[in-house]
Amino acid sequence: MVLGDLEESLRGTIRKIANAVTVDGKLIKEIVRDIQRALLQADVNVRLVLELSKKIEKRALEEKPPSGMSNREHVIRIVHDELVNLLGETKDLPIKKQVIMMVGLYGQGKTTTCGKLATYFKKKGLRPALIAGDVHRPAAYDQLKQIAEQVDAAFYGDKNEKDAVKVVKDGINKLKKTSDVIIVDTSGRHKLEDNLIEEMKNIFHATKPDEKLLVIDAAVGQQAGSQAKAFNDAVDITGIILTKLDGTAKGGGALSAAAEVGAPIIFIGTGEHPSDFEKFDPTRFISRLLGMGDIKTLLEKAEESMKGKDAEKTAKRLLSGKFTLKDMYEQMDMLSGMGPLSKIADMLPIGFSGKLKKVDMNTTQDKLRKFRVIMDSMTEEEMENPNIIKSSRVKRIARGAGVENRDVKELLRYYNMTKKMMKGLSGNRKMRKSLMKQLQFDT
Ligand SMILES: Nc1nc2c(ncn2[C@@H]2O[C@H](COP(=O)(O)OP(=O)(O)O)[C@@H](O)[C@H]2O)c(=O)[nH]1
Ligand SMILES: [Mg+2]
Repeated sequence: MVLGDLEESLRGTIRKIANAVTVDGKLIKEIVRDIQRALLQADVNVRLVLELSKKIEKRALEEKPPSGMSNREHVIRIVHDELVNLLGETKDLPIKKQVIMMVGLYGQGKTTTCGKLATYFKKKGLRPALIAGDVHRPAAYDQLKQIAEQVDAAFYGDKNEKDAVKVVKDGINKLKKTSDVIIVDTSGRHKLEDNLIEEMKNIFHATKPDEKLLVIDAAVGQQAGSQAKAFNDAVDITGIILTKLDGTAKGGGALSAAAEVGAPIIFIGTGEHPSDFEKFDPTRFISRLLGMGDIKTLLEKAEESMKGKDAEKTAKRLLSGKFTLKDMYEQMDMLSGMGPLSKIADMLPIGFSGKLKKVDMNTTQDKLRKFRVIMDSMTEEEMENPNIIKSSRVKRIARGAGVENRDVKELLRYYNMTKKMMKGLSGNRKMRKSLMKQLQFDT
């Protein structure tokens, strides 16, 4: 698994958004903090983390979700997009005849990656060949030869030749007729020293490779940035391959630092085997890291449980007998349709249910709409405390809502009846318990 810890914490954050009751400023601040923590732990540069979290916070607070997208989805989308931006651009290696030169410090994974690239091009239908341009370590020749055999690529090397430029030139001449993609392995040093740069430049000038790919071990973390810059200054690299992303918690640092130098990350290595190699695609990479595939289901599930929570809240409030006009207003849709009230009515003993249903039945959609308009003309105090609404208030409200006095009175009657019904229910503990149980809510 690539970047296991980061993956785990980012997915936790996404889950938090998906399961949030409301997406508000508090939640956004909280998830921005979570993301900051996760990225810093994955070694991403502090400045980048701050920039990114500012952007996420600003966008999440200010942007309205496009139509058809929920708030939650929208915030997840913003987090996703900004993480993708952090990883920068990528590019595709052309699928054509070419010479590729591998550069990088010792032990970063150059030789191993030669085999991975050969496998990659083979799958694209091109004939790969490997040249052992690391002439300083005898073992390097054997290692590359073995890899060539393993991945079924052509191979050229000369164990007795110490001139890397000559080996590479001879190799290209020998292989160019029978191979399409010639991959040149080169030697590395522990540090970027003058003689390494010299040799790299000489091979570069003598062979004019189409691509110069820098191989960096992701475990170097943010050092990836300065390595990439140094190699770029020396030989003008055309792409970066980050290796060993399978074994490091610092992958975030290497990925973002490398992305910052302007040379695109093209591939990532995720293991020692020739097939442990992936095209680097920032969008896909982040989607997978966040578990975007699961997010849709996650959101749907959250949506369902949210509805459940609303219904449960309403039912509890209805049954508690504390039922104001405000509650009625908020829950109008439920009251009018398939909400708890009609569900409750269906479960009541005939007598109760008959009365309740009569209220419900007489109340058409139109009437509920009218009720809503009337309630819009009421003060906060009247909504909380409907029994203060006497005739003078009734007149004022009716005038405000553009209805007759009797409409206001009808609303109040409807309200009182519903409330009484609820009180009757809540007074009966046994019934209340059995109702909540039938509605599958905790009592
Ligand atoms: N886990 C893991 N190991 C890798 C990866 N790439 C290379 N290695 C290992 O890293 C070590 C050095 O690799 P090598 O190709 O010889 O590096 P070079 O000195 O740059 O040529 C070897 O043991 C490889 O098996 C990778 O993506 N994941
Ligand atoms: Mg090597």
